Amino acid sequence: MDTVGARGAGPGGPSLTALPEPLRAPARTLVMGVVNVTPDSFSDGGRWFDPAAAVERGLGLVGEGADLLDVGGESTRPGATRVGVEEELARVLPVVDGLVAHGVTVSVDTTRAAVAEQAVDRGAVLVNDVSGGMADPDMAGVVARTGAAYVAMHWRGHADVMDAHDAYTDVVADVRRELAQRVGALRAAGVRDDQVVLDPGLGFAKTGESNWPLLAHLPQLVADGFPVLVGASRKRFLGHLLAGPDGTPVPPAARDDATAAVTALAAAAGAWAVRVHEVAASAAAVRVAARWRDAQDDVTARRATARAGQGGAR
Ligand code: PMM
Repeated sequence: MDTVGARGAGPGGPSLTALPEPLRAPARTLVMGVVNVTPDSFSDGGRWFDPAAAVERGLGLVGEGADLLDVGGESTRPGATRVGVEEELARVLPVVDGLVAHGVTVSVDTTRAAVAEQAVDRGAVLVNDVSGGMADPDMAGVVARTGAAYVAMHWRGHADVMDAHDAYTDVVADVRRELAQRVGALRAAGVRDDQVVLDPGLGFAKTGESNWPLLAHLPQLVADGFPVLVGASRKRFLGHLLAGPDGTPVPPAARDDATAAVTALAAAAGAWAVRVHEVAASAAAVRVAARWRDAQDDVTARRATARAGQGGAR
């Protein structure tokens, strides 16, 4: 692990004591690799649907520099319909087992308390809930009881309806306020603050322009004091950004360079982690951002020392 910090995620930043040691207060932004065990995710649906292929894919991402892996069995692609809980369990648990057996740090991407509970029982250390506890009233209780780390993402409704909820007065203020409400609900259920990560939920009830202010004002969310996860990888707003002259968005697989650019900027802004499909470029980007910040801190410290020396000589 590098020895330099990202604002908000580094030394003195929030510490997720629910996580294993290297991930608690990391010295740089972490890279969470995505393992979608789904036939229909928008960016990589069907490619790792077989459990053995999913585990192999996950190990490949760790080899490229992923610090942890996010295993999901339900697509949150805009318009997607839900799968049943038994199907979700059947997709996710063998992959969690396989990755945990290889010593990988595993997060489970689910909105269901039952799936979260069983995945944590089998060794997952983080529950990544895109609904921030809104989809399942039992989720907060499971998180409190298991003591797992928990990502509460900004969310306004399931994938089949979420685009209709893209209405904000001030998207940054609205998302921060709604996330604070989620934190209140988690606390009321007995979840400790040092279990919680917040996520602005890029692309969820945010069809296009709403995503950019959230990225541009990431330092405000970081300053709210919780570790922040950013999931921009391959999302529609990047496809639109890179569209050709006829306005057709570039396909998901052509959005990885833009994803790495967001990673660098998010890391410089102090994100705790980024969630990405292709790990190598983001693993490089978080290291660049950390080194950049380290050099900034060095210069600032040297100038302060020099100023103090001049003051003493007077
Ligand atoms: N995005 C997706 C799925 N899970 N979890 C968090 N915390 N944040 C996100 O932005 C997020 C997520 C959708 O992407 P995928 O279907 O390609 O996994």
